[in-house]
Amino acid sequence: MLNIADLGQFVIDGNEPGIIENVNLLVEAKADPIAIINEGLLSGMNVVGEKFKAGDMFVPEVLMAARAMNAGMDIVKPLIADKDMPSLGTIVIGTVKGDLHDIGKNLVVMMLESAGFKVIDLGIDAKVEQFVAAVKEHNADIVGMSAMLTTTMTYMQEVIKACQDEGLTVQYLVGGAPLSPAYSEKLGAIYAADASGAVDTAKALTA
Ligand code: B1M
Repeated sequence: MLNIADLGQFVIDGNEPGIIENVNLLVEAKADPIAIINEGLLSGMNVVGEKFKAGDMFVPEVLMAARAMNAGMDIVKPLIADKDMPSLGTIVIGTVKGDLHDIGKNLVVMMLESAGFKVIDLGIDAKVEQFVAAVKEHNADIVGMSAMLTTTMTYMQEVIKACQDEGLTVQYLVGGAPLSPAYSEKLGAIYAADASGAVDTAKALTA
């Protein structure tokens, strides 16, 4: 029988069948589901985040790791009451209106979820009304916006203005290839260059 801590390596290796088999064995052996998440799945994903940041892992490997981790999560999540799920905060995220690029945003979502955030993913082509409604419904701490086109990144300003007009007290996290720290600062948002940076920034914003 595998130790919970050994699950991390299966995540790092992106070994989805290995995760499914061993998480099921641990569950049958009555291991604590929260420990499976924190000490097994998430600790493996934390290593992935560090390796990605250091350039020792690349996007396809990170996606495989995240898929393996999610397969484990799918097994243990139903065993845990919502209130017991660790959560660092709630983030409403989307690729903004007019923009259909979602590979990078999905990576950011997976890394945020792996880190322990509750993420409400609005998908692509996300409009002001969707952001505002989701922030209200989920009492979000952060609005995350992704844009890959110079023509769509300007829409972020409209989302921020609408949230401010509604009196919503949220922080803004933005990213995507055409953005820069300077542009993001002008928006009143914090810029993250990649998925690991998004996690670090989100943690700092909710600390
Ligand atoms: Co398009 N595309 N594309 N495209 N596409 C780019 C972005 C482009 C730079 C290509 C080029 O011309 N060299 C260019 C934009 C030019 C510009 O505006 N400056 C472009 C264009 C022009 C277009 C179309 C207009 C092409 C056309 O139809 N004439 C069209 C637009 C469609 C639309 O959105 N309305 C279009 C369409 C597409 C596809 C549908 C074919 C496909 C998208 C598929 C999909 O996403 N499901 C596509 C792709 C794949 C690309 C490139 C090749 C790759 C983007 C990508 O996925 N990168 C891209 C060129 C390039 O970037 N090399 C290009 C990998 C991904 C992991 O990185 O998305 O940067 P990235 O995400 C990173 C960071 O940016 C950051 O973290 C991520 C992970 O590390 N990040 C965040 C992202 N969001 C974040 C949010 C955060 C924090 C960090 O906080 C919330």
